[in-house]
Amino acid sequence: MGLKVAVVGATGVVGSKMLSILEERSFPAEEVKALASAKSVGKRLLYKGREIVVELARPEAFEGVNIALFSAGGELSKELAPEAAKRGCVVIDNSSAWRMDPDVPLVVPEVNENDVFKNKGIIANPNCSTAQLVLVLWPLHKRYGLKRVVVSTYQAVSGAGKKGIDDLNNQIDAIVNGKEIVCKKFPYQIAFNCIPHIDVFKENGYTKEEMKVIEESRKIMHIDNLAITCTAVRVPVLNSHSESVNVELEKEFDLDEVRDLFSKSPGIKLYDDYTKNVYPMPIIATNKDETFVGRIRRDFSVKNGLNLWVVSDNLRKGAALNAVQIAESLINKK
Ligand code: 2RA
Repeated sequence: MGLKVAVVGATGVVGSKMLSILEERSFPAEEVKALASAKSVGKRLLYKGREIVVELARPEAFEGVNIALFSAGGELSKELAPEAAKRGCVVIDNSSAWRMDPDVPLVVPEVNENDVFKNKGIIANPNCSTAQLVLVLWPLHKRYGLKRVVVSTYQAVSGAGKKGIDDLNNQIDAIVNGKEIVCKKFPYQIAFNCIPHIDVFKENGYTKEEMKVIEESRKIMHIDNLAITCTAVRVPVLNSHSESVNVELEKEFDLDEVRDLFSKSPGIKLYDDYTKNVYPMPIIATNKDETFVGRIRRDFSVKNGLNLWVVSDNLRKGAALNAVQIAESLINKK
């Protein structure tokens, strides 16, 4: 019998990307169902040229479903992922609800694909800013050992979903046309501004987004004591997150060897030639599967210090693509 796949939150920014990536990669599903909350039920979506009608995401909808890709927020995931798993379905969840659960593998296939097979019915997809980071940290760790990592993120508004995209577009329109600026998603105006605040603040003064980068990176790479810190900033970019990554390595390195390592590492596109103004930018990475790395240079202020600039499409590798890759890992080993 063929594979039955469900996409939960199929009408959202990431959910619709999941559908299009399943189609683009010719995922071998015999049937694809679109599920969502009550307000989207009955909407029609296109998959492989055919219309699929959005059904209600409820426990019974997972009967006979083999794999479900969830991108419908933490609350719905907490409620429905165990129901789906109970019915024999493997859930790949894009929310933060399960990521740090010790019984739930958190996977970036290029880094820890084997963790997929330890699942008990739920596999977590990492936060977008974590996925692109561990892709470049992992080959460095294997070759030289990571001693300390300092990350500063420059995150696009699409990471905040449709409301984030609407805020930026509407505010630019308001400023250009002398209208009132309305902030619906972000705490402040995002147009022509930067906001060092993504998700809620924790008691330690970090935001939840920053703690996700720290804790998820440790879990995915299985380096529990990794010295890593993060500042996460929302910038007025529509799509693709950028990261300034400063790394101290245990062993000495050669810059050309590092470039060669990245050029041979899966999921990474080396994009680095300052003599020709070649460096990654959001407009280069958008709609691409690879995570782009450039501005590779020595940090002369510390021993074995390395600076990188890493840019990736947050809706693809940071969300939908990584989820589909996990599904591919699952079925390829079956
Ligand atoms: C953001 N990291 O960019 C979030 C989305 N997962 O807001």
